[in-house]
Amino acid sequence: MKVSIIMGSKSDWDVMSAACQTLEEFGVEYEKKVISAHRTPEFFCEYMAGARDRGVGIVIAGAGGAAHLPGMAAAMTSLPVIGIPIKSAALNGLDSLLSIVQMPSGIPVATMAINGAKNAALYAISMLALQDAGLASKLEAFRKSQAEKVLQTEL
Ligand code: RP5
Repeated sequence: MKVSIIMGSKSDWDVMSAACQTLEEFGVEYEKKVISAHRTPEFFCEYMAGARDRGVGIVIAGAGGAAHLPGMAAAMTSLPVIGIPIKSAALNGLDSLLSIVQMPSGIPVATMAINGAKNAALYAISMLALQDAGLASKLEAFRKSQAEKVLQTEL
């Protein structure tokens, strides 16, 4: 099972690359694509409709502004969708956050913090780890190492 990482624009890549990096660190297979629900609507529909057949298990979708990409992705597939609100120039990402988090009942999107790409990947990993003992061990080791760093911090 792989993760599909989509984003509305190349301008989202600086944030979204952290999700790819985290998946790579855990050895999780992924695909990545710039795809827009409003600029490339037909291709978007095809891409999302084919996700499950491509072996995708979880979708991570980042978008800024009106940020309808994660919600539309969730509308097009019953795979779980994790949304990342991208910090926007005009409203600092509050627009993106509210757009993604306020999905109407029936089509959920698990919404991360503004620019929360690393956590999106970790959340996807925790879902994949439900069925993968090796991945669960890696996640436990990551948590342990993170805790040790905090405990060793001296001021
Ligand atoms: C959204 O509009 C993208 O997700 C991006 O965050 C925002 C701005 O896109 P660009 O104008 O930089 O391409 O679709």
